Amino acid sequence: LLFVALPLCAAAPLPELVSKHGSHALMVDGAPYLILGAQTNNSSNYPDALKDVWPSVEKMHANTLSIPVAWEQIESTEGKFDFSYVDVLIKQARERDVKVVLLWFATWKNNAPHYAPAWVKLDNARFPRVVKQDGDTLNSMSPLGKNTLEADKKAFVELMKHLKKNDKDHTVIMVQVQNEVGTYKSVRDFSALAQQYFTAQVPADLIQQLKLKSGSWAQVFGKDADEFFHAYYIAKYCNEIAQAGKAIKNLPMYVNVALRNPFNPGLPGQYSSGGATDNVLHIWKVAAPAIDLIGPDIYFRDHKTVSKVLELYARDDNALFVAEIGNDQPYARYFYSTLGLGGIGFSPFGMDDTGYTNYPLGAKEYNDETIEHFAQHYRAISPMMRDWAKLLFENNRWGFAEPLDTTGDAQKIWNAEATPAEKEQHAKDKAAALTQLVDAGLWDIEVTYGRPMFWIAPPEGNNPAAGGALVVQLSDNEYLVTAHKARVEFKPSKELANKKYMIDRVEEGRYQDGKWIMSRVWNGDQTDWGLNFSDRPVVLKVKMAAYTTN
Ligand code: N0T
Repeated sequence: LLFVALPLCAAAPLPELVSKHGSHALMVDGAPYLILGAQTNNSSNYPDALKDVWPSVEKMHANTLSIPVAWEQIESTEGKFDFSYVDVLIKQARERDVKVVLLWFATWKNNAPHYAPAWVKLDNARFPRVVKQDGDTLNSMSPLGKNTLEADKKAFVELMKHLKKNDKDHTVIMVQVQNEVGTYKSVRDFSALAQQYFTAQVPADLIQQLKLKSGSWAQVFGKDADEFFHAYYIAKYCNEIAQAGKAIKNLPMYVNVALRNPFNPGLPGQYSSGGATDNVLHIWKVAAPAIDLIGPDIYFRDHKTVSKVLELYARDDNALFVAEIGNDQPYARYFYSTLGLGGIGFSPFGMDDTGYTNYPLGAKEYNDETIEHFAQHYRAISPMMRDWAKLLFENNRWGFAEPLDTTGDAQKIWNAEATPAEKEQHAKDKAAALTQLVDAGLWDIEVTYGRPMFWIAPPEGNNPAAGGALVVQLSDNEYLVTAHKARVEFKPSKELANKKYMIDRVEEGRYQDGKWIMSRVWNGDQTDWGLNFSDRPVVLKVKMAAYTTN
């Protein structure tokens, strides 16, 4: 007998965020991956609670679970670590073939140290809090507390060591550092220590990378100085933790953001000051190079505000990951907008049956119907998720979500919404408002909502607004399309202005192992009035053609 020495199994490649020409992909097991995510409620991070989590993940067709791990639960006594919950979580996730995004709830959880151990949060002398301008102390940690940073970092490093040793096949694919960092009720820390830093020169990395003239914070940044200062030191703090963790196990790491309203932001402190809101992304990018991406937590329901937020966080230097989004029906359609902007994932919040709902941010009731609003879209993508992930990374793509909101007044929390003038315009010409047109190369894509499948009746919109579409360009005349409750039409773009045109061929099918497999050809009624998508998951490969007649 001849024995050949073979490695028992090659080491699984580490998950990694890669960027190419302003496009981004999360590589998992060596290939682009889309997070069809679900995030649990805040207190589901215990072995006994997991039984109320997995059924939701399964019903939703989610491939990734975002779930907290709290500093207080791994280091309730200083220096003594307990990872029993993490072990149970990883084992159960692996059994179900679900990946995990671990949320490190530590120094900041929505501005406060609630998830820090008692030995931290009760010792203000050792672990100082933010002091307001009037001298009052807030329950938000100062980012300048060196002891706090060292203690948090030490615990985080232990966590990463544990993952390195006990999660060799990388069930945990990404780590969120803190949760919605920043401070409510003060723009920054005004403690004596903070005043020293604030009156000192702005650090060289900011000056150099933002190409500014050096000076004190007030000299360099004027009226923005307080907020930029707080953002810089919180970003630095998160960066040090991420960097120390990555030195142990180099997983992608990100922060999530309690957003400010992009149209009506209010003042820092009214929103979480120092967090990576849209106005301080440039500060964060300089101060936190170890943070791979900055992800928005979306609790606006309306199309105008959500579209703006997605645009603000989908940048050449920032992969779009919707780290949280409300779990109510109106939010679900933005899954398509997210993927159309090359997003690496989407993770609705509160997806477990532990008896809590965060209405009016999310759904009023949590039941199978709540889950189904998201499941229907995940089902369309998940059978060929790897193919979509690769195509969305490498090719031109466009996402659409139904533009006219049908949300009632009770759910309007802080939405910017259409202005009165815009609303009047929409009412006057509803069909135009429900028609989205983009130039997609030789062809334009037109998407409309709420029309009968047969004939040219104008769009009325769905009630409630629910439609969406996703298109990837395969070649000059070929597109891959999926949509939900929408009509998609391809029309000649200006390049083809003088040509006759037609649909060459429309195939319904799927990718399997990277190969397209056709199940039937759409023709006749199925193509005469545009491509009409219902609530069934359908993928079409559309080939258009232009011809001349002389
Ligand atoms: C989110 C979630 C969770 C009046 C809220 C959103 C999650 C955190 N925070 O359920 O707590 O851990 O990241 C803050 C949005 C505040 C809007 C207040 C409007």
